[in-house]
Amino acid sequence: MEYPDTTALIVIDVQNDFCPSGALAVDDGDGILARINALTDHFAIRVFTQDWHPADHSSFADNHRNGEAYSTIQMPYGAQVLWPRHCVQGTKGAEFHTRLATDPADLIIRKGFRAAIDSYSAFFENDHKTPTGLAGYLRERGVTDLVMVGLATDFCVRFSAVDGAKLGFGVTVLEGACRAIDLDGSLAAARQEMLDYSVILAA
Ligand code: VGL
Ligand code: ZN
Repeated sequence: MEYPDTTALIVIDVQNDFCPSGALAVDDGDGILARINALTDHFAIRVFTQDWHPADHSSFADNHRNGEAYSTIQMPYGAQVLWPRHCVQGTKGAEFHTRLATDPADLIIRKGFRAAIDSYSAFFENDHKTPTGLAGYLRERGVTDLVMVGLATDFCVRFSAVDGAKLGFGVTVLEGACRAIDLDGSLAAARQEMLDYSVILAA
């Protein structure tokens, strides 16, 4: 155990649909599996997240008239990118990657399960208000610091890292164990925002 007992590993959305040949494939998304599998041994507390959408989810382009994947629309809670249909509850695409060792997970937290609102962050839905319950779980277990890895650097990892920092956790993102979508400069913006909130970007 290299990391103190008060540091939790947060593994974000390492699911089939975000890996090559998935519905919302992230370049080299499966290239982080070996590193993540090796990391779990070094943490006393490990939480995995799972993007988990109903079929009628409002983030899916095909649920909107003339909805175009990768375009941005206005939702009551703010701007929302429309995505190809992905991580639909109960489908193969929503399952964790077969080579991801999930037995070490203490907690699997699902998000994005309400049709009307997306949830990139492991802590809050995209209204930045509705909690997932993760902060309470971590605090009750005495966690003060978080190490984050997974997919995608510029969406779910970014929102989770920034929210974690806002909530008072010390947050480190291991960029080498993350991969990005990089939509219109979103990776650079994500890195800058994470740095602005004192998230440590490590290799
Ligand atoms: C994600 C887009 C849509 C992610 C999830 O895990 O980064 N990105 N849903
Ligand atoms: Zn999603």
